[in-house]
Amino acid sequence: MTPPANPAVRDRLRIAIQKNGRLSDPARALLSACGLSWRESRDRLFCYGESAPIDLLLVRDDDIPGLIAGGLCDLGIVGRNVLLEQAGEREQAGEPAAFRELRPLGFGGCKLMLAVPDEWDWQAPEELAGKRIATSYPALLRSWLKASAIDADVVTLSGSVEIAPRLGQADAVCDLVSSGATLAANHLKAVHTILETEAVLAAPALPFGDTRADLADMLLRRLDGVLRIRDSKLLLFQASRDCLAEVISLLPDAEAPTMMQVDGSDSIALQALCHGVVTWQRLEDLKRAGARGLMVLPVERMLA
Ligand code: PRT
Ligand code: ZN
Repeated sequence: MTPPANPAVRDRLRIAIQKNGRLSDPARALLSACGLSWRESRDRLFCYGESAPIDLLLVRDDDIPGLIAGGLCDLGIVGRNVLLEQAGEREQAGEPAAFRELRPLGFGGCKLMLAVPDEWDWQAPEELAGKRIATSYPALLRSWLKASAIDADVVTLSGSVEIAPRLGQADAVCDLVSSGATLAANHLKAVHTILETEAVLAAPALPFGDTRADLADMLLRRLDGVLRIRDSKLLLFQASRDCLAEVISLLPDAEAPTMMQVDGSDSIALQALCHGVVTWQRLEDLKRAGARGLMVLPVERMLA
C-alpha cells in the first residue's frame, strides 16, 4: 500500500544544512557540485535557490530532524548520529517515525564509541553493568544497552562528556571519536563502537505529494552522479589481446571496461572508470602487465 503523501504543499524544495560547524562547508560544496546556486539573505539564515527552486535554511545541526518532522524543511544534511538519536527519542516517547536516511554522503565520518579510563583493564561490555556512563546520545546508548542486556546508568550531558570521569560524574563515556586525540588527552581509551556515522541526506518518512517529489528526484540523481565519481578517474590505455586478462585483474575497482579493436593490429583500446585511487605505482604495475599509452583523466560529471 502506498503511504499517504506529506500534507504541506509547496513548489520549492527547502534543504536544512548546518550553519556553522564541521558539516557546513562540505554540505554546501556537495550541493554546489550538483549545480545548485543561491542568493544569500542578509542574516545568512536563508539562501534563495537561483539555478533551481531549491532553497537552503542554515541552522544548528540538532534542529534539522525536528524541522523535517514538522514539515518546515523538506530535506536535511545532518550526521547519522543526530538523526538516529532523535529518531530514538521519538520512539522511546511512543511517537511515530518522522524522518529517514536517504543517502550516506561520504563526509563527516566518525564513530560513537564507549570509552573508559586508561587504567581500566577492559575485557568486555558486560563490565559496564551497574556503572554510570556519560553521553550526549542517551537514546542511542540506552537502545544499545537494552540490546546488549546491560543494566547501567545513563548520565546525559550536553557537552564536555570526556571530562565526566575525572570530575567523578561517571565511570565511562559514550562519545563521538574521530582521531582519538580528545580521548587520549583525557586519559580515556575507546573500547567499543556503538555506531559508525557520517553526514547523511535526511528526508521525511512520508513522500512528497507535489512538485517537491520531482525536485527531490532530480537532486538525488545529481547527488548519485557526484558521489559516484567523487574519487573516480577515467583510465585510457591500449593492450594486446594476450595481456588483457592480467591487465584487467589489476583493476578490481573499475566498472566493466569499454573495449575497442585498434584497426590493423591485435591491440585493444580500453577505457575504464576506476573508483579507487589511481597511483603511479598502479600505473607501473599496469605497464608491466602489458598496458601501453596509459592516460588518467578526471571525471567532472556523470548521469547514469
Ligand atoms: O552548532 P551546532 O549544534 O550546529 O554544531 P555541533 O557543535 O553540535 O556539531 P559539530 O559541528 O561539532 O559536528 C557536527 C557533526 O560532525 C556531528 O554530529 C558528527 O556527525 C560529525 N563529526 C565528525 C563530529 C566529529 N567528526 C568529531 N570529532 N562531531 C564531533 N566531533 C567531536 C567529538 O564530539 C569530540 O569532542 O570531536 C571530538 C573528538 O575528536 P577527536 O579527533 O579528538 O577524536
Ligand atoms: Zn549540535
